[in-house]
Amino acid sequence: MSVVWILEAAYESAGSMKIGITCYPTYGGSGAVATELGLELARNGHEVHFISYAQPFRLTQFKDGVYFHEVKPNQYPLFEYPPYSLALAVTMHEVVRREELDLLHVHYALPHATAGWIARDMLRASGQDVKLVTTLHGTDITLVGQDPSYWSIVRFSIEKSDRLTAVSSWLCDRTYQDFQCEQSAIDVIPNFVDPDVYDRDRYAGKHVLGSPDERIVMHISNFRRVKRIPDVIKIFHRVQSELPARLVLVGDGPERQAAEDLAQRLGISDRVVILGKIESVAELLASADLFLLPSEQESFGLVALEAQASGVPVIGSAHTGLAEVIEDGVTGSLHAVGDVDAMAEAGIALLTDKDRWTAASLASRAWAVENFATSRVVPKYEKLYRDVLGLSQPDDTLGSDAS
Ligand code: GMT
Repeated sequence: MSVVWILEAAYESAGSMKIGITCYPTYGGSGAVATELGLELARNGHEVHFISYAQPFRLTQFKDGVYFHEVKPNQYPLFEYPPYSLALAVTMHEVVRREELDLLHVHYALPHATAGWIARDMLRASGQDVKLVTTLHGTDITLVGQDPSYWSIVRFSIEKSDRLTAVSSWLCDRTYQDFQCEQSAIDVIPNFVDPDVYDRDRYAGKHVLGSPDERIVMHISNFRRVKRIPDVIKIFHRVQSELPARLVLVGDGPERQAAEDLAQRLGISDRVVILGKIESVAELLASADLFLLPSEQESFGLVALEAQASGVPVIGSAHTGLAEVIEDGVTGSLHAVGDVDAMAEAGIALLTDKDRWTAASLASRAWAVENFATSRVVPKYEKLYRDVLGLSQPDDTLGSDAS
């Protein structure tokens, strides 16, 4: 019996699953991860139903086996705040019943895990079961989740999930520390990247963001305070005083104006390009020479992974989840939060030494592909789903057949 045949038979016996995915549809890492996960699950033969208030930003075209269900909270004059969480729970409940979903996988605890818990209890009351998997992404635990107005409901909801995952060990530790959770099993499943999409060679020469002698320094985010955008500008200010360089900022958010003002005050506005929200950043990353992510905290830093897969070394903050994503001193470097001098020096050292930069660029790509390729990480979610549903794992069958 051939190994391929055994593998196929094993996969079939394990069966495909019907999975509901809820995430924020807006520009940001958790929505990107949830969408890429759903698309890959569909490629692997599962049926995937996205449930959110808008089409996720990376879900732009028809894909076989992928469906989108819009949550529409009704407005009523009595409501100053329409209760989105309840409307979400109702839509989850409806979709699970109608489409006979096996499980709901929610991304970002607040309020998605709470809505999932309500939907699951409503279903159980009518004799139908669905499993609830919650993935913790970052500020749902470390910032917003800490606010006294949400803390107890976040704790309750994550404890009620059938399974919990966190995108880094750093976030897993923070969850135990900040919520003193009773549930001892948080699986760490890192974020992932498609090496075929994030590939410098694929887009070589496609975008020319500066003149040929300029080095391109890039930052991509949703420009929230936690990203420390002023540090990005200050680091670049020092870098461009040592070599010809241009700063390309991608994204938008509350800190954008402050970034523009600071660049103006430092007299470098003509060296800074702000592109706004661009959905597909792989082509842009392929033309970058250095990526900056000096965040106050970062549970993972998906964009740092996408940059490295594109052969772009990353300078980031130490003592955050970035330490699991950047190989310090090899694929970039990590520095104390706010140490813009050290970050600038590290950037200048890389950009002024061609051999050093080439070694870091190649190492970045290799590190990202070896550790975080989609094909390596998504099976971990599939395994967890089968586990929580009590289904056999493809490996189980392979193990018994092969022995
Ligand atoms: O937690 C957030 O701030 C939002 C979230 C998002 O939607 O962008 O970002 C978090 O999740 C990403 C995907 O897992 C991680 O790559 C980011 O590091 C994380 N952001 C923070 O921890 C600040």
